[in-house]
Amino acid sequence: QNVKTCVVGASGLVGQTMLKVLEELNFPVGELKPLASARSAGKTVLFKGKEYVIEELTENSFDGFDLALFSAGAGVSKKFAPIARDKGLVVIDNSSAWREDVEIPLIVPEVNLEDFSKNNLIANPNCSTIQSVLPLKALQDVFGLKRVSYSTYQAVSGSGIRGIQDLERTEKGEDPEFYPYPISETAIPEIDVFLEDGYTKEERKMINETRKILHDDTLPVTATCVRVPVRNGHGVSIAVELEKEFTLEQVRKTLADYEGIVVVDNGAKHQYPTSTLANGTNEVYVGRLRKDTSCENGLLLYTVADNIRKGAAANAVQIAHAIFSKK
Ligand code: 11C
Repeated sequence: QNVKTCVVGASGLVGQTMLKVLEELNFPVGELKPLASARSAGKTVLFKGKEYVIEELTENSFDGFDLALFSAGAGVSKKFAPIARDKGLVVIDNSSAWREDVEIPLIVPEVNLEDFSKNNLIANPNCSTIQSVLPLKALQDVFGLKRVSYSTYQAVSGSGIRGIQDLERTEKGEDPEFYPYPISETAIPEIDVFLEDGYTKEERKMINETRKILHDDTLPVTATCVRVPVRNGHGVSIAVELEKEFTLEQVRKTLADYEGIVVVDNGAKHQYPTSTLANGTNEVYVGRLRKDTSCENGLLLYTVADNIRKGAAANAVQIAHAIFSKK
């Protein structure tokens, strides 16, 4: 099977990683068309050792293609994703444009691939959500979920190239140009814009997306999202209350048996999830497992994943892989 594939936003951090993962997972790309705004058109990208010139995205870009992977921001996706879908392409969109739309499935392949049947336009969740819902779904299936509380430790690459540049700039002692404070010197509890209720949009995304992916609209979920001076690889601390009683042995086995999860949990040997362990891989690392003795059936865990890979590019390509291998 040859899948004619467009990558929209091919010059960005996620777009470039999509190309890398398409290659690594041996996705059957029949023809490749890298697309971007007029500003990036004319630049080149590498795919399987060959150079491709990025074309400017227009309404006609999709004609004759089968798949479009979008990572060019919500504005571009709002306008162009439905155009591509209506031309018969499967569209996987990495932006936040469609995630809350009830008609649009929000998919993590290991968790809710079955939701694909709803629509040929699919939303890829926020990076911090993706790495959290794998262990949560594993636990939900066996023990049931009662409440979830997230605290995140998010790397600067989540802000794209501007975040990485601000880390490097402030490491040299220069003033920040992107974050409100020098990110090399401090954690910043502000990711995306503040909403009226005091939450940030990133926190709200984690809450809403978790409920949608786990098919539980009333699940109590809360979050505090923090940017930390790490180049790549998000951490999420999860405090979860389960419906049923559990032993740590049962939890460890449940998580270790779940596709896409690697349990790393031996404190005595300093073995737990770290960004350095996760970066460059497509897995979600889970550790620091222990009972939360402050509540009934409480469990604490810590997850790390490469936010540009499993949190964005790899998850999108894995969705495409799963869909086209069934066609
Ligand atoms: C961050 N999670 O780390 C964000 C980046 O909704 O896709 C991804 C934003 C999104 O800043």
